[in-house]
Amino acid sequence: MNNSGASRSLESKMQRLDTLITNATVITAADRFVADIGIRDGRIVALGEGLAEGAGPVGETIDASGLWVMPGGIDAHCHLAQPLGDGAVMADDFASGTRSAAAGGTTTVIPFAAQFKGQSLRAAVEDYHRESDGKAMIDYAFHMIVTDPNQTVLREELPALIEEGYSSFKIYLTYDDLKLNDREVLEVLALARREGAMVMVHAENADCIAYLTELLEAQGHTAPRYHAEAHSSIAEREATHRAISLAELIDVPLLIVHVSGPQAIEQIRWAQSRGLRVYGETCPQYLMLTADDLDQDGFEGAKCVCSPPPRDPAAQQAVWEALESGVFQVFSSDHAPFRYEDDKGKKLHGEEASFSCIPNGIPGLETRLAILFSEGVVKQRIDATRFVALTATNPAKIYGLYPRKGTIAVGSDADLTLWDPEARVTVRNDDLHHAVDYTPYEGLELTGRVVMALCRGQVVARDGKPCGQAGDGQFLRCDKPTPARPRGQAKGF
Ligand code: DUC
Ligand code: ZN
Ligand code: ZN
Repeated sequence: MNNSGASRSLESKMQRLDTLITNATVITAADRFVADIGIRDGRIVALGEGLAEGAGPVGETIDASGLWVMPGGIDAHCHLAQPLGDGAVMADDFASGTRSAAAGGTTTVIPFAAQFKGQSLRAAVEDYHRESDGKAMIDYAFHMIVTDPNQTVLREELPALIEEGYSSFKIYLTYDDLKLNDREVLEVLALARREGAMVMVHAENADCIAYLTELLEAQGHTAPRYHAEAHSSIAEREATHRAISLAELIDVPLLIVHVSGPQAIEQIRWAQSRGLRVYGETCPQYLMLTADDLDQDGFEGAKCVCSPPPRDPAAQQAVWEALESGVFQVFSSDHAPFRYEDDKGKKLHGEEASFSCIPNGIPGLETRLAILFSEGVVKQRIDATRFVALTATNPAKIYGLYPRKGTIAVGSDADLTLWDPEARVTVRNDDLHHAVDYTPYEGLELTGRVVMALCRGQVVARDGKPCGQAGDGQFLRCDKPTPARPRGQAKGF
């Protein structure tokens, strides 16, 4: 190197760091090591020992001694301000939802731009941008929900949108206003294969649920607890198997969302053992709740009505084993925020209404990471590297955000969570920052706490309180995900 080269290199080494995090126990999906982290212009620019010496001027220094530093959480399945056709209104918009997410250590969310049947998919995405613009405190991307795969959607809108950075979409096998028939599923899977998109599937058999619902209601069994009976695990297993079979026919990867128990898990494990690219996601409610939580005094059980429903202790155990063994790649909240005391929320049709009329979903954006950390890492069911894989690295890879998001590496966005692994916390809805009037986890005692979260180098939460600015979150265009590539074994597609 000549002299001017050497001095340029020295100058760049001396460039000001905006933030230096020292003495961090860094944990990624692969490694655990002690290092300092240098941040400039929102990105990680240095990782190493003793960065303070020779780093030149530093804006802020954060001493992370005794703390674990992990990638900011990515909640790849949550619902914010999603328009619904039945009069229900989600409690959280992009302001309150991302404020709550940040407080819990999540620095990227991926909610859904949902198409109504008969609506242009492009219009649904544009509407969702208008809804989100200027509100988010942390970064966000969009999945789409495809309910009407007509020729315009398949030939024009979806290919263009996937190219523009909306590279994943969810389809439903249940709900009359959302579901696709098998032929439509095949058409969208073939499209995903051609265009390189990731397909997420809500796998429950609609006719099984409708049949059981009618039977229960005819017997006067309308209380919230009957929701769990109507949404049988057999209906979930059948739809999971069918989705996998349709994807195998087309030779395209797919991801089964919100898996509740052993029956669906067996189908996913079976597919994976045959070499199919089938991915699985589960959520805190399937670890922490059971169907008994829907069986409470009066209408209280409505607070835990979600689909698929939580099952039983054996199912919880199966979900833990699948997290540990790698059947699941993604751990999301499925935050679907409806207020309890609200005639646009859980009481949309009043307290006497049948379980089948209760808006589906429970809140969980802010508690997702703390629950998996405490119940999983602290109780030694999973190790910390798998925690990172499930909550940040794998979702970033599966949805085309890696390596910008989901890891701690030079060049990646400085999205970081600083954890006190020994702090004790009791979950109280009064301490959460969503707009929902309850948490299903009230009183739960947890070990481990996010003491600071940074999104692109900006502190967005301290000691469980959000401190970022609404509007600072950026919209993220997603690449076509590598895990969405087919194995190349289908004939004639
Ligand atoms: N599916 C979801 O993904 N979220 C809430 C309700 C549902 O059925
Ligand atoms: Zn769903
Ligand atoms: Zn959902």
